[in-house]
Amino acid sequence: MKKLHCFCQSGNAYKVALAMEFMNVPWQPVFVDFMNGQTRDTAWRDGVNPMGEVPVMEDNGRVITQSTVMLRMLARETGLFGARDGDEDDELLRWMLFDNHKFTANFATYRFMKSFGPSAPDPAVMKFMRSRVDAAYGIVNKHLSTRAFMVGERLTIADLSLCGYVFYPPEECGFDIRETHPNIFAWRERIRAQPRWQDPYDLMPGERIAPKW
Ligand SMILES: N[C@@H](CCC(=O)N[C@@H](CS)C(=O)NCC(=O)O)C(=O)O
Repeated sequence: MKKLHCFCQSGNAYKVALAMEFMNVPWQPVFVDFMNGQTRDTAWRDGVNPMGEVPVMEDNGRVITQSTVMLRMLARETGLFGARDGDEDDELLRWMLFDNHKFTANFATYRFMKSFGPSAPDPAVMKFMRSRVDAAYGIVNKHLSTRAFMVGERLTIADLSLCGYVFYPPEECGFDIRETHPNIFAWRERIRAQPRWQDPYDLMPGERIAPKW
């Protein structure tokens, strides 16, 4: 059975956990104590992921990192939520790259600094990060103004990648997308309506932590 190294605050792990639920792929969580520094430990990096990141998947003796690689692999294995041809494959990858370097990356950093960082965040840094989130979210919000899902009018791994952080509560994220990005909010509700949807805090292990700042 596939194992996913994860923790409940990790939207990057949630992308893969949710995909496995939607695809009906059996999996087991392996809790990573990220909030207490486990991924910065040399032993963890040497033994699990030299990139120092969660999620990590173990599958038949293989160790796979990067949620995009896992999502593409799962789509290939199950024949679900993946590309129907080469052009669509390029289109899915294009949005997943945008997700990884802008949409998720800036939002996740903003949320971490706002709610879970070791000290109160610097307002100037937060202002800059907020402008980066707004820019990336604005692009996706506009894209979703004329379609129900990111690519090809059906749920795909591009949606599963981009949705990693949008289900976390506004008080934790510092953004209320219902107010600020209504098309993203409506898309999120379409994903939430899928039969096997689960909240990240129910799907993955770990303690819920109240926002610190
Ligand atoms: N592109 C990676 C991003 C993974 C990532 O940034 N994970 C966070 C936890 S949610 C992490 O491990 N961060 C550690 C760090 O940035 O050093 C993926 O999609 O798997």
